[in-house]
Amino acid sequence: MVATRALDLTSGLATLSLLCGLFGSAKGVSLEVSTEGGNSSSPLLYGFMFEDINHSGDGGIYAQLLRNNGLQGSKPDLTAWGSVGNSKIAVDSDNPLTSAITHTLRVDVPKEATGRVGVTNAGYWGIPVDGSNFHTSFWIKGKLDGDITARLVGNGTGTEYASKSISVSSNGNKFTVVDASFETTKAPDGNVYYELTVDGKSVAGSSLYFGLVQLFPRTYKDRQNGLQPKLANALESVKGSFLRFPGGNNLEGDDGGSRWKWNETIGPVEDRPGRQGTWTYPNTDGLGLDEYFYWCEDMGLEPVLDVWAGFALQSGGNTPITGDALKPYVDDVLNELEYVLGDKSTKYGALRASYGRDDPWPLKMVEIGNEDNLGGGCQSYSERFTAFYDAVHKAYPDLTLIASTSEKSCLPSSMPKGAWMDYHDYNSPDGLVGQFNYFDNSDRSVPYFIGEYAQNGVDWPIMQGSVAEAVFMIGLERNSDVVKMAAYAPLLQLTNSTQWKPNLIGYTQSPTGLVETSSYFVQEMFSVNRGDTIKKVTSDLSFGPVYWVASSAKDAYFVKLANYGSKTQDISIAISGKNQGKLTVVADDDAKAANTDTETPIAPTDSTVSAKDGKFTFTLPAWSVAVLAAS
Ligand SMILES: *[C@@H]1O[C@H](CO)[C@@H](O)[C@H](O)[C@H]1NC(C)=O
Ligand SMILES: *[C@@H]1O[C@H](CO)[C@@H](O)[C@H](O)[C@H]1NC(C)=O
Ligand SMILES: *[C@@H]1O[C@H](CO)[C@@H](O)[C@H](O)[C@H]1NC(C)=O
Ligand SMILES: *[C@@H]1O[C@H](CO)[C@@H](O)[C@H](O)[C@H]1NC(C)=O
Ligand SMILES: CC(=O)N[C@H]1CO[C@H](CO)[C@@H](O)[C@@H]1O
Repeated sequence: MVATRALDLTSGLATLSLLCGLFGSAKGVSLEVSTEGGNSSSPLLYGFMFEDINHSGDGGIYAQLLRNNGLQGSKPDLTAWGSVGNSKIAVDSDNPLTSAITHTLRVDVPKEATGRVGVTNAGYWGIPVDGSNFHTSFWIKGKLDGDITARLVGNGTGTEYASKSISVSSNGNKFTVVDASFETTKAPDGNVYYELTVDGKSVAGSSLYFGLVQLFPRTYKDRQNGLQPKLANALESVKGSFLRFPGGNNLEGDDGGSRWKWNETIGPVEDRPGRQGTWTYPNTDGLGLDEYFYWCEDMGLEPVLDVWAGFALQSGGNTPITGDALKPYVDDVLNELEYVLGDKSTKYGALRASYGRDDPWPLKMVEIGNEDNLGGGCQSYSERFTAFYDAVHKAYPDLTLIASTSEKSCLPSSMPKGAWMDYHDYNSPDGLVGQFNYFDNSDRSVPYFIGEYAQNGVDWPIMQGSVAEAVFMIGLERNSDVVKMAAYAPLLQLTNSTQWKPNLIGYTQSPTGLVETSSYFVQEMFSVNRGDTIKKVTSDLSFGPVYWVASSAKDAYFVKLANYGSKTQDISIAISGKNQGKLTVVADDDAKAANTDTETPIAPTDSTVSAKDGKFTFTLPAWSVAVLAAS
């Protein structure tokens, strides 16, 4: 969170346009886009920020579908698990799978057992069965010679969406790995559970132990241990330029011990202990360091890796780590960077190669900490930033290093050359509009990353807030010589378990359960229509309630507009030599309208527009965002 800065309404023209807004606009807004000169615009401007919040990772974009599948977290329990037949289930700590997966699921089968016995898993508030080829795997200990049946079953209906009989030969001495692929039938909703059963008689009076049970649909780009296609495809359509990960607060941990530790998120999943995440639930870390880089590679995103900078979130009495005590954490980051960037001759580069990735990852940007201006981090940040900066810059002089705040009082008195600053803004719609000119005439010497921003105070993005975000983004784009990157946050939300609202995209476990919010459409429209040069725009009016920015890329011109008001606005745009265009508009007369899990009234529309007498003319609806792409 950051304090809202006051709207700078110094110009009389701004007041005039406000009055026009009040009394209706007879005259309209006429814009002339210069085809000469202009400032260069960052090629990375729009992208994504990701952390596991609201089950956006486990239960979300990480495609593994069973909840509590490795009995991880600070207090392993039977969450999501159930028993079948007259067997009894328990969390077992005497039969660990590995030194990382220390708990397994014990199934006690009574002597008199008949029929099927086994376990069920309810998934993350259900399981999305999309009709693709699924894959399941688990470890089993206990004597069994026979078939285990894996099924996907409608919860309440009993409808079977998949059934696979897997032949197993296991014993009581050690864990045996089992895996199988099988066809599924697409389910109409997400109310589906997973089941593993055996013939009760064949195992009567014994105990079976199950370790790390996994279930995957066909993943995005068929990547092993990969992403959920429904969500990955929605992100791919935005054509973002970068991905910031793994947090956010979830990087920091509630205390130093529970911070995100890169070295515990790599290698075989059975060697990843997982951790109690910052957002109340256990993280499996199946979506680990390498998986983030594969995500970037598969979606064409520049990775922005956030590293822990000696500061945890611990409520009340935060004690940042400073002085000599920082050294091991600085070394840990250098090891992490060697894992990412080192070739196979280095210790950690060789480790990465042993996990299947020979080539170093193309990492160019590293952020040092997260929101160190907040919660008692400010005073020590200058020292902490400098310690990490100096060590990392010395080892990797080509990396762009980003401070986690732009508050001068938390930063070194002069920022090292080439370093950037991160600025976050969660705000009311009016507050975001008030930030429109925040970067106008700001010091150009230290570039900005807008690592997180969004409207706040609502359950789902509302149209007024999405227009306000567009106004804020127009301000960013106008200043995209110094504002290099910007990301809406948070990105994804499982509607059944949400901690922070609103989010860009909502989803349920129905195969078709995807909510593209009004803010999602704004992100998409702004990202796919990008120029490399910001053009001067001349108008007889000042900004508000209509805001605009124009850019060009070779012969194409893009004019982005936002109407932050309840009246329609007549627009006229002249771009010398341009007569044909596509106009994309997203709007709703109702400022409070929102796409939610129950209704989706808002969707962008495209139309073809032609210039008459050298001018494109059209009417912007109330509360609207529009992009004119002219060629
Ligand atoms: C069926 O859904 C209910 C409600 O979400 C859940 O409590 C129950 O565990 C599910 N059943 C199975 C077998 O997972
Ligand atoms: C999850 O939420 C959706 C609505 O967002 C609802 O239809 C569904 O029944 C919920 N599922 C569970 C298991 O609570
Ligand atoms: C990961 O590194 C930390 C030091 O930052 C260390 O305490 C921990 O034991 C390491 N974990 C593994 C699995 O090597
Ligand atoms: C280019 O940047 C300068 C410095 O911030 C600014 O004064 C000028 O208005 C910008 N020009 C355009 C076309 O945005
Ligand atoms: C507000 C809210 O829904 N919070 C939920 C976030 O997720 C955790 C863990 O799944 C739940 O316990 C919270 O209730």
